[in-house]
Amino acid sequence: MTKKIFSGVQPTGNLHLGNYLGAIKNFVELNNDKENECIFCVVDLHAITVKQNPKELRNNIRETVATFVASGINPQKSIIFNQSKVSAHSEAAWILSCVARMGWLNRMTQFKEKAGKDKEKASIGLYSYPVLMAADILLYDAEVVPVGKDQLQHIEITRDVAARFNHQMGDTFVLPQAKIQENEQYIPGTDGQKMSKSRNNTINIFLPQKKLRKQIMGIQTDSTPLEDPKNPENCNVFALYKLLAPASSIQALREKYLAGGMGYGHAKTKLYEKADWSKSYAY
Ligand code: AQP
Repeated sequence: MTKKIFSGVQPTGNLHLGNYLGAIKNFVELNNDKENECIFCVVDLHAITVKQNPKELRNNIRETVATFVASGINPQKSIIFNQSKVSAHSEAAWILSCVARMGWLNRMTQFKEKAGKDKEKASIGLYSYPVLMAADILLYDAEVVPVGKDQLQHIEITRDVAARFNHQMGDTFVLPQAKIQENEQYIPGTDGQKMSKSRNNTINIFLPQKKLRKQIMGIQTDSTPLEDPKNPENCNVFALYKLLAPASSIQALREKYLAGGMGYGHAKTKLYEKADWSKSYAY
């Protein structure tokens, strides 16, 4: 049975493994299922909830579309478009903001994190971001929304907005389901926290080899002596390696950790080989 899929990515530049493994990889799988009708949106209106340089924003919009296509989304099969070109998104966001409750928005962890200590100075756009996201999804009757785990709260609020609107105005919107990546975890960054640009802990997906190597060599590890056995399950390098390598390579590296005599530099080199897109489609 045909399923309607919708998701978006902000054109904020420097797309990273969190974006790819948490969301875009899922987009490609959904695009490849011929039963699905997929819409992938470059959400530039969301990007301007924080200050943007107009020239860079324009370039980043193109770069995001290019990343979709390079990752395997087929523009002959799926719709790829730019959010600000469809004014219905902003219009629906206003209508839905009259339905959404302040109490729901006050609970959003992403707003709390991004606004930081001085909430008074945050933009209203940053605060009402989830309402615009609800508009994006509900406009297309999307049933499935592939997102990273960090966006789950926003899908819940989308469902709350749709349910309240339907209750007040009659059956109008489809209540969407989130689809998150298999292991249901955040993709960790170089410090083991959620990978994100604002934490400056990313490994970017399109980088010249030298810069990619530098990001990978910068992954935080502990300072155990070379000869000591290491616990792979506590290691930021291994956490990323597991997401990129086939099962047999994961097992081989796990054994090296446990046997001792291996430095983290070796594990980082192994990770670099998997993360270097110019050599292979390791993902
Ligand atoms: N670390 C992550 N793990 C899993 N999924 C992730 N996503 C982002 N980071 C992770 C998913 O990528 C999709 C696009 O996200 P976005 O456009 O909202 O980008 P973002 O979240 O703004 O990226 P950053 O780096 O986290 O930016 P900042 O630091 O500015 O907030 C979404 O589906 C998201 O879940």
